[in-house]
Amino acid sequence: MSTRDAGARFIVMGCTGSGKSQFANCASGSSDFLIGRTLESSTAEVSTSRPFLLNGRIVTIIDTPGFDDTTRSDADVLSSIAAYLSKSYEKGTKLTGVVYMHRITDVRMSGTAQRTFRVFRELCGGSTFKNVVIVTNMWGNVDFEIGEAREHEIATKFFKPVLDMGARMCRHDGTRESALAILRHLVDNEAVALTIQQEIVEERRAFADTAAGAVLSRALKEQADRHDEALRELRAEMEVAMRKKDEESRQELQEEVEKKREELTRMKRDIQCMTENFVSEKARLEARITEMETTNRYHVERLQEMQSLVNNALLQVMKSHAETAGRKEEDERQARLLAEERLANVLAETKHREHLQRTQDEMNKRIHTLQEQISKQNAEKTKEGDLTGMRPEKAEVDPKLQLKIREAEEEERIKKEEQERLNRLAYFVFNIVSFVVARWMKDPAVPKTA
Ligand SMILES: Nc1nc2c(ncn2[C@@H]2O[C@H](COP(=O)(O)OP(=O)(O)O)[C@@H](O)[C@H]2O)c(=O)[nH]1
Ligand SMILES: [Mg+2]
Repeated sequence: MSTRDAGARFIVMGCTGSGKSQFANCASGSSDFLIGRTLESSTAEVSTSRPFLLNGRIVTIIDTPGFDDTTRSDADVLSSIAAYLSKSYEKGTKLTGVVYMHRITDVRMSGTAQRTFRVFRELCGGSTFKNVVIVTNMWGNVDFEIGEAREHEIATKFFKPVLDMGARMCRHDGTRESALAILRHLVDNEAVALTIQQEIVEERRAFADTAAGAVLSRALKEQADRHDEALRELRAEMEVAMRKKDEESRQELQEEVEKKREELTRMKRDIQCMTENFVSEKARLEARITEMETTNRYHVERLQEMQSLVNNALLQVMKSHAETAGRKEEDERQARLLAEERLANVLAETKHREHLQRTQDEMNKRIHTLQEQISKQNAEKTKEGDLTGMRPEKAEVDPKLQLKIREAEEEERIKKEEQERLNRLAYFVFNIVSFVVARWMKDPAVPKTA
């Protein structure tokens, strides 16, 4: 792995309360992000986790404020996310993965949930969906079979278009292992620039003219129209109440009209000022994003240094292991050569001993034949003396024959001595061979050839 690897970045998006911060904490093994305890969002700004290692890569998780929040408009939330994305892309940072959180406990897809996902789709764009994962969570809070049925339904209807374009869907059980397993699916992907990053940074489009901005603005206009309609109906009801002199109802309706009017004014302002709001949001976040990026770079560099140290230490260990293995191999080669040499010697000695044995047998035969001849001659001489009536004289043995006998006896003695010496040598060699064979049997992983 290159130590110059800038790392992999994952951004987590979705509705408020869908578990984005929880997932980001789980994955990074930290408590960097505040978890919501109420219906309101606890994540006000885009922020990055401390980097950590995954599959040998340095990973940073980016947590985002959620859509459909009670304290911020979706236009505001999209502005913040777009400001961060465009700023980081200006510095050359792309995204390795995009995580979209969805609670499996949601009984149905509300209008705002559908709008949020439509904005998300446009923000990512067609060619980036292979880097997108839709994560369903909170499985522990739903009957498993109901959860499975819901999962099937959303996968075949609501999320189908993005799944068809290469996105995947995963379950998160709330553990770190599960969060990391989900990220592992994407961590080796090539990093991509999302559509909104290209639109703002490369095409220099106004925020309201980006695909995501346009979808949101259209949806907000539709919502404003519905509000307008609701407001007209409320006013009509109010007039009826006034005519009937029903002061209580009139007052209630009046309060509702005021609330709706305020919402409508805010909505219209959001739509009209989308681009201006984005520009001021970007300026407001400029210093924060720069600081965040600097801190992130610092952590990434420390991690790179650590990785480099670990890599060097591993290299040293591998090198020394290879040297030890080389020495062991040489020792074994020498031992094998010695054993081969000894075996060859034993074989040679055996052959030699056989040869000596044969020679000795032959000599014994010849001595036996000679002794028989001598006995025969002596017997004949005794017989002759008896026949001539003479006192038998001491049988005279042929001196040449006597010499031959002595020579044969001497030769036999020498052979015997040599035989004993060889027997001792063979016993010694046999012991060494037994030792070497026993060692081979103990450690059979000996290379075949030297
Ligand atoms: N049971 C369960 N609760 C979760 C899970 N993830 C988040 N929550 C809870 O959902 C609430 C909102 O979580 P949070 O991460 O703040 O959501 P965010 O607004 O999307 O960042 C908190 O009360 C969390 O404890 C999960 O996987 N399982
Ligand atoms: Mg959050």
